[in-house]
Amino acid sequence: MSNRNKTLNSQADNKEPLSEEELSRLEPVIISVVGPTNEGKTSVLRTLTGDPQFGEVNALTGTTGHAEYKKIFYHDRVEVLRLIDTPGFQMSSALVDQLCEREGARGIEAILDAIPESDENFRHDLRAWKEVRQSQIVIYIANLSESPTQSLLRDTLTLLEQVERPVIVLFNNIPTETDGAPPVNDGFEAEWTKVLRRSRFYSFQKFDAHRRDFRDEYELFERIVALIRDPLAKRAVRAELMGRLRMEVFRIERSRETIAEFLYDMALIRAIGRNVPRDEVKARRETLAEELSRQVARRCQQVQKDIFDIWRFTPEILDRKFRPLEQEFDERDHHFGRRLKKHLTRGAAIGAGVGLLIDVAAGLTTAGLGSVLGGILGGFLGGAGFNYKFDTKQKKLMVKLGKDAFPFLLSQCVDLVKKLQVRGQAVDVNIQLKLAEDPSKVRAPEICRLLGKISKDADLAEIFHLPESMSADLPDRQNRIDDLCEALENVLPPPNLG
Ligand SMILES: Nc1nc2c(ncn2[C@@H]2O[C@H](COP(=O)(O)OP(=O)(O)OP(=O)(O)O)[C@@H](O)[C@H]2O)c(=O)[nH]1
Ligand SMILES: [Mg+2]
Repeated sequence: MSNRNKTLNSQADNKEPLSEEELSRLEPVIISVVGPTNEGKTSVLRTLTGDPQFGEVNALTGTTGHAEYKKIFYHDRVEVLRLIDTPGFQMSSALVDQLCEREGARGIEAILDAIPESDENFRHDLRAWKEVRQSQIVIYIANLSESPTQSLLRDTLTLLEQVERPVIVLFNNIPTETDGAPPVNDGFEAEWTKVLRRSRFYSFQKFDAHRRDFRDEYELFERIVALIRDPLAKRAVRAELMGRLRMEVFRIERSRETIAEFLYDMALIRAIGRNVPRDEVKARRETLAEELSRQVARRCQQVQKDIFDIWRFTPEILDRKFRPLEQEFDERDHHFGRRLKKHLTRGAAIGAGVGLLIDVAAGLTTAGLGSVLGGILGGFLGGAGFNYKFDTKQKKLMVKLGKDAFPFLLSQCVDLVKKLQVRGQAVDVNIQLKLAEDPSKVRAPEICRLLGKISKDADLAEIFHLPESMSADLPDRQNRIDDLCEALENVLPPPNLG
């Protein structure tokens, strides 16, 4: 384990757990999440709680009609935090008008009490204010893509000033790149900051429901912890924060291990034909490559599924183009065939040293398997080719992945992890994930060197023993995987909490 990880883990572990007696006294901290309608309150809660099913999200105003709770438990047992989603404010300006008319006589709380619950116009607002008044901390969701000039926004802040609760403002809806183009603007952070300060709100930060950033989640929890007065609740919420940190570190480590195991298998994978007459080499290598393609495709599919599981998403969110083989190989999948052919022209060759060592005339070339490979693997393997080798003495034909495949597969895995890591649970499944088309995005010569060596050692090993499938392990499998994991730390580092 690296020093950085050791620090993170010890940071996460060094707090005393709560005793049974303390747990029996623990009262949950109640936090209401509020804001004008349609600014993303429910979305923020989905991402914050990691629950894509929470509440209802919709581009229409007034989607959340009733308060909804999300409880967070200490060690899955005792409620430590209750996050409350509220209906969006719509009538703040009318309430401010009333406040101005009756200035001095009655504050906002009295005005709210005076409105009958049956008043249809105020139905949503009253439900939200009720939760605000019952909570210890208020989280206000601000839409950073909108200028804070609307009276609804300003009047809502005026009202919140009157309710004596600490308020944390979260900037949601941060403008992002769309299809590679820079955002239309940087958002209205400066304007919002000015408006917030004027209303004497000084605790604000970004927290985007669609683009998750663990550092923002960490910062938010630190703010919450700082606002809790009860020492017991403070410790319990801090434990929740540390649990989240541990989970994030764990997910990154599991991703590295999963990728390392996958790459190890890819370095070993090969299909072998015996007693192949020389004049059948061409035909057989096509058959063997197809066989190998299926194994590779299955393994690609598995690693993708595993990565999705680690980050708690399902592969449906992946753009069709990048999904691994779902059924059988389909020749009509022209897109990859085209991309693949482009790459095949610069296919890699197996190291000549091996051929010399085993003293055979080895035919060394990249097989022209564009249509097979392209169709079968989907975009995940994209531009990689196969190598084949024919041992004339033993009449043994071997097909394995070309070295080109390693940087490509590595890039696709790392890209997938990085994209899932920052995808908020609030993003609609219809907004699909696209992997990088350019396989050279991740430059990791050390990993490619290790894989090249594993692949080459497997060639040497087969002088004595022929690995029949990818389940054939080299004796020091775990050491090799550990080396790969360590090299992967550079491309998938632990969270940097600054
Ligand atoms: N691009 C982008 N859209 C977002 C973000 N957060 C929310 N949205 C969208 O904004 C719309 C409203 O989101 P909701 O979470 O339903 O908003 P709300 O504040 O709970 O709305 P009400 O319950 O109606 O008051 C939906 O279409 C969301 O997909 C974000 O961070 N980025
Ligand atoms: Mg809502």
